[in-house]
Amino acid sequence: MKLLVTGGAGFIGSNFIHYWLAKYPDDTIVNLDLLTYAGHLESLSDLKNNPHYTFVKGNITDPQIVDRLVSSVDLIVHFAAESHVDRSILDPLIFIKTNVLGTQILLEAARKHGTRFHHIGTDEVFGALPLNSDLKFNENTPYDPQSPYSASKAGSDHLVRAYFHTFGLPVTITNCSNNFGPFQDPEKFISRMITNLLTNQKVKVYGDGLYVRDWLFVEDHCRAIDDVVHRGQIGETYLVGGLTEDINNLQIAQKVLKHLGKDESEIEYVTDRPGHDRRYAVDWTKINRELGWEPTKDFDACLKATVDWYLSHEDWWKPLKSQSEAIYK
Ligand code: NAD
Ligand code: TDX
Repeated sequence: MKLLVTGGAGFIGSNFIHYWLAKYPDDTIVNLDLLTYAGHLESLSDLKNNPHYTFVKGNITDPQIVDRLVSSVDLIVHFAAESHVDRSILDPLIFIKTNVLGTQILLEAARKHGTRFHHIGTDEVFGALPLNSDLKFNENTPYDPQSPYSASKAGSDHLVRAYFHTFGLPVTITNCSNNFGPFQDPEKFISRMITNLLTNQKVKVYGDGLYVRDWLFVEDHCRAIDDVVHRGQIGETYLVGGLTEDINNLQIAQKVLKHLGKDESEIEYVTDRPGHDRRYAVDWTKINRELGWEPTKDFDACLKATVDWYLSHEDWWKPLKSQSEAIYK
């Protein structure tokens, strides 16, 4: 199979390319990525001489380049996006251009060439859940995005479904919860926290720290995409989540501090994010029932593996650190 992966130099995309080529070494991957601040070719340096992997620098909003690449592949796995909620509060427009318009341009090329399309969505499109409840998002939860980021991702999901219903394009969608793991840009909560602690800065906890995310190890996410691409029902959406019971940001910080032998005096409470979603929780029964997928059982082991990865990959994240902290100045 020949795949076009968009956004493959980003966090999840680069993990996905590693995962896929290890599992399906005879497949071929073309990685289309603009190399924005979030794209890092160093994450894929081990594949430089792999004849099954090609990198193309380009914008998913460029119809010519997209059409040319789509014309030669069997499957598109679409990760490319502006992905950071805090940046979408500072500058929403680029989120609409990349996430909404870029997805439409890819869909149009897929329609022209009849190409199978898998779209990477987020659980943030469903809005926020209350604390201390058993409520979870599922495939029937109404959309209720709260940030410019999640609104733009909601727009892209709607377009993907519209291309299925209107044009019969063979699509699938996964909406997943917060990923963590190797190669995550130091701008996100867990990666920022670890790299702050490794550079003698405090952990920045927004607001009261009692916000809950449904943490998903990135390898588990890659496995879910693999399952849906190969065995998912065309036109369907699958929600993908983690295995932790509700765990809040402060509790995550305590675990990371413990792994690094530090104490809670390293925590600094900072101004809250405007419109901050209180809690996300994902019901992944459908993908489990239909495809047998489930997340890794040991969250603490995955978190420790992530801390260890950052400890041994300073050369990867250190050059990115000042740029990612600059948006908070
Ligand atoms: P990321 O920000 O780490 O990477 C995004 C990649 O897309 C970068 O390599 C960037 O250079 C590239 N890109 C951005 N604009 C582009 C454009 N116009 N043309 C081509 N390439 C462009 O993101 P991520 O965390 O790896 O997320 C990947 C996907 O998964 C996104 O669609 C995101 O919405 C979704 N998602 C992420 C999470 C998470 O926890 N990180 C959770 C749910 C869903
Ligand atoms: O320094 C921080 N301190 C802090 O308390 C940062 C960066 C975040 N936070 C909080 C905000 C959230 O409650 O931690 C939680 C996680 O924040 P982010 O890592 O920014 O993730 P989130 O906003 O939940 O969105 C992420 O998951 C869903 C990804 O960035 C999205 O791309 C994905 O769709």
